[in-house]
Amino acid sequence: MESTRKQLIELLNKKDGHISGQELSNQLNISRTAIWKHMNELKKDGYDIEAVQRKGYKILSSPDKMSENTLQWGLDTEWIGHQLFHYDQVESTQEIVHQMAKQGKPHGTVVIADEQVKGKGRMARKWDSPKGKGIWMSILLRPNLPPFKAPQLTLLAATVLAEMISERSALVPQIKWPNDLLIHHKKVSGILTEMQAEQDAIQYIVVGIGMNVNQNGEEIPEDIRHKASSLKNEAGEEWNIQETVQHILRLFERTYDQYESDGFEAIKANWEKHGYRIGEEVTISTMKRTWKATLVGIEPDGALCVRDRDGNHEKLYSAEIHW
Ligand code: BT5
Repeated sequence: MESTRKQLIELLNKKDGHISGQELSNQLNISRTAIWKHMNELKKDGYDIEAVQRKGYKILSSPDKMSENTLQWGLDTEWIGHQLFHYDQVESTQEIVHQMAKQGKPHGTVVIADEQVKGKGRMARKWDSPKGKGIWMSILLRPNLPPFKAPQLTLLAATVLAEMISERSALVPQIKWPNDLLIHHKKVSGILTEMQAEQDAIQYIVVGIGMNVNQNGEEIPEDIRHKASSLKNEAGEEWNIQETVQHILRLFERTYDQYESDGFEAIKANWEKHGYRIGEEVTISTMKRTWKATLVGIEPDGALCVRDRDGNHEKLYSAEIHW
């Protein structure tokens, strides 16, 4: 967000009563006309601002609608979301971040949209992203990691989403390997990690997060209703999308910083704490075969560890699991 506007909101929020145009102009070192222009921009963003003669300005209410300003205000992160772009409608936030990555945008850049008309899942599957009902967001990362560790970032993102839900509600989120977040056995969120890499170095990674927040049951497409849900649907009440986004970004930054300094161990433990059907037997298919095995947990490198009926352990990097 433009820093003057951010400071302006901070000043307005600091004061219980009204704050005069003169005082704002002194503090921000800009003209009163400039203050007035900024106020109009804030109103366009949905801030309800009262202007009283001889007293000054006061924020009556902050907007529900997402915008770059409202998302960045109060975010207080070190590196995530300092460059944040909000759109009303896009094809897919992933594609925008790929373009931005190529233009040199920094680690931590975030793109978020109210609606995606070509939201995508893995392997060219579709991701339903209805207007104003969820979080459709992509984060640009420039990690200093060898490419084989990239899947760890999907698992990291999943633990962040699970933690966020646990901290904000009484819901019990579970993580279905590798990238689904379930509540009461239904998918409320999916993660799509895409990487641009050379042989031994990652150029950048785009972590796409799709989270169903405020859809009612009948707003979930009919063909996936049996297996998909939203936070509202499961918790029984509306969620504030902006606050939820900010919560995710803060937790993401904290978890990522910890991962950079201490490695994958804590993420692995946290993932397993939330892991769906860990310790249970499932049917697994790869290109070569189909067999029954017990889900043991996550390997130190992020692979899924399974044990067949003869007690043999195996590491899986990709497989289809018949839940
Ligand atoms: C995923 O794929 O779960 C990854 C989804 C990532 C979406 C985000 S939104 C922001 C960013 N921009 C994008 O364009 N994408 C990312 P996958 O595991 O392949 O799951 C896709 C399958 O989930 C579909 O085939 C449907 O069965 C189901 N599905 C589609 N939309 C859904 C929704 N909104 N909620 C739950 N399930 C859905």
